[in-house]
Amino acid sequence: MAESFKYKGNKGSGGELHQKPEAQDQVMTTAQGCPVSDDQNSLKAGERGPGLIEDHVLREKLFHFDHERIPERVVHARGYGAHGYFESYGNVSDITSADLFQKKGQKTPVFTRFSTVAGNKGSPDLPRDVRGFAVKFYTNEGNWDLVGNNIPVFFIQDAIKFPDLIHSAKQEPDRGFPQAQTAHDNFWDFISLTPESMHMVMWAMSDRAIPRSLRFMEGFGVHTFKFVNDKGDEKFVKFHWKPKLGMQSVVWNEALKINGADPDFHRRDLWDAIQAGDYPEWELGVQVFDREFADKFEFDVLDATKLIPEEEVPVKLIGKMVLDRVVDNFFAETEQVAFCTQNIVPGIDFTEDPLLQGRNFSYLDTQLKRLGSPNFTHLPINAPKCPFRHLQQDGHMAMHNPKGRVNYEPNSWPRDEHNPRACPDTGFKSTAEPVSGSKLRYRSETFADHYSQAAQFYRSQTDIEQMHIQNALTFELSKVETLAIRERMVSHLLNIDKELAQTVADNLGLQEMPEAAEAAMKTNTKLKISDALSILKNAPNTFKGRKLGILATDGMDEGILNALTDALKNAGAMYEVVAPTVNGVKTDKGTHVKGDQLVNGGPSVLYDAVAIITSAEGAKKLSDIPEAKDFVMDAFAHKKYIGYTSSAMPLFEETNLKGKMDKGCIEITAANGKDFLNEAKNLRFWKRK
Ligand code: HDD
Repeated sequence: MAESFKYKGNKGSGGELHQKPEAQDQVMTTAQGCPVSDDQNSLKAGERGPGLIEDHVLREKLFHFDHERIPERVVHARGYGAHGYFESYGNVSDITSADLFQKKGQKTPVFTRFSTVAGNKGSPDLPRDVRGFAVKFYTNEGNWDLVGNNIPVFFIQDAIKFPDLIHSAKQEPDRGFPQAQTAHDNFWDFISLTPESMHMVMWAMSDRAIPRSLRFMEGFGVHTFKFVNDKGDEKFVKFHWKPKLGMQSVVWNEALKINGADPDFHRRDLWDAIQAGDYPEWELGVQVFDREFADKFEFDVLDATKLIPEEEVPVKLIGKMVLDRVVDNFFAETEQVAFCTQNIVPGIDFTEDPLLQGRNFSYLDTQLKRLGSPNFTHLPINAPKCPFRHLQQDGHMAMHNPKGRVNYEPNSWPRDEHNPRACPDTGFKSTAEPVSGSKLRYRSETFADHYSQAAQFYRSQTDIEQMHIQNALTFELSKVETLAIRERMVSHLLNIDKELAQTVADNLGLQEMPEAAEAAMKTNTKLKISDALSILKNAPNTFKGRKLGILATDGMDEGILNALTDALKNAGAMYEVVAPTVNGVKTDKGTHVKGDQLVNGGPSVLYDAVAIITSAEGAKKLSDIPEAKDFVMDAFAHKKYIGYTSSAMPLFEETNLKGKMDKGCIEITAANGKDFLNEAKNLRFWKRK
């Protein structure tokens, strides 16, 4: 134990581990700045007597603690953020005047928050759910918030349905569960009565909804926005984030186990990667198109349940985002960051997408509730980094208080930074979209096709991915207690893909196939397959940024370990040593190797591939540890690449895997550490039965 924390046990001190500050600037004070002599014992009348109301140290400490929590976000409560920058490629300055895109190499600071949607703040990181992907760009002309998801479409077409969608997805109101899960009656009841959600449901049931890492996800602005150049010319634009490390997901059984083994799996991964200097990067891409394309495209570009296949309008890469700094304080930054879709800058504009129009109202409103004051823009994480001047004043916790007597406009006082004036030349101008029509509550006929793109998405997946969608639907609907809801969902699946519907119906044991759901428009099954929609067709083919779990015992072959760890380093990958004691192991040459995880604290679900490097005796000992057997059996079941030394065979015998070992199980020698990684960069051995 360090000297400074020696147990003192002073009389009357309660025996805390007490250490005196060494310098004046280490002296604790109250929030009012009064130095504190003892913050571990309240003020009492007599040694065992009642507390005294004059104890300002106790009262202030408890008062502040009692008010520490703010309302969590009504959706996207669980999230994790990091700082970084956006670097422009400078190749769209002809179509947008947005400051951040003007010059090649120009850097704009960003803060990015990833999130799950349905779960509460304390829920695990890996439920089956959409992931939020919200980026705040602190540009020279104000903050631009691109508040997107990792899925390019949405459940509903009109913002007025959002409270219903979210109510149905979150815990049911009478029982208060299930947490962070859509596998329950209310969600599927709503969905099965909302045909417009079918395209999004295909995505949510796909592997996109269980990403391996936040670093391995795509992001999308979802809506169609506008780019506007200096001359006022407009183009439509859809935003995409492409992860440099490629896309990758877990399998469902892995997700269930990761949530138990490490509920913070995604946030820890992001934190660890950034702290290790392995900064995640995404390229920002745009699909740019004009009104002529929009008019002839099969679907309405204002409908957020539709996408434009990348094969039809290619994604042009216009810059990259690098996340290179973790937060100093989770609450101040990740929790208090306030994204608003209405935060926009000159050069970018909204479209009439009815979902986006509603969002523009909702986000500002929710920040007032959550952060408690219209002055939430004064918080450092939300404040622009460019100069800002306005005549707004006062309110709770006002921290930027303008000087001088001017707080109205027009005024005749001298113009200076405290007396700003709107500028028609350089200020933000909404595009002059012609608008006409009767006031009505109506859904445009152009939004009526709910199945064609759902079918296109399903058909664009590989067989494995299709199977995962079938299994996910089966799992979710198996948790639905009401038979009529299950049947109604299958009736929608019939409009998407008959085989999919049949498989799910069979898996659920439905006695009779229901009729296909009534549809306003017949499914267009002729839409071209879009390879860009599949994860596996775009496999990254790299182990960079991935993590190997090395199950090790005393007597492990040091030469093999070194060959493997060298290869990992060269590949830009990480590893952890999982050992029978957390202190680590001794190699055959007597070198001590530090352990990162205990066998029962580091299951193989936490790793992208595993290597089992043991002595023969060590392997025998591991055979008696149930968690060591799970380590190997899970890695095998989850189709991971498994490297092993010949001495580790007793563990494979004990787990009955010996006879089943396939080309995804690779013997490692001191000479072939690199070869193993070369195979492991395929990330999973999908051929395994
Ligand atoms: Fe939303 C948060 C993304 C539709 C209302 N939304 C929120 C966050 C993300 C999204 C990433 C978390 C931001 C953060 O990290 O703080 N939301 C989307 C996307 C949508 C979408 C991609 C569809 C394209 N949202 C949507 C609608 C409404 C809202 C239609 C309401 C009409 N969303 C909210 C909200 C939240 C929010 C209630 C909760 C917390 C917050 O805003 O700051 O206002």
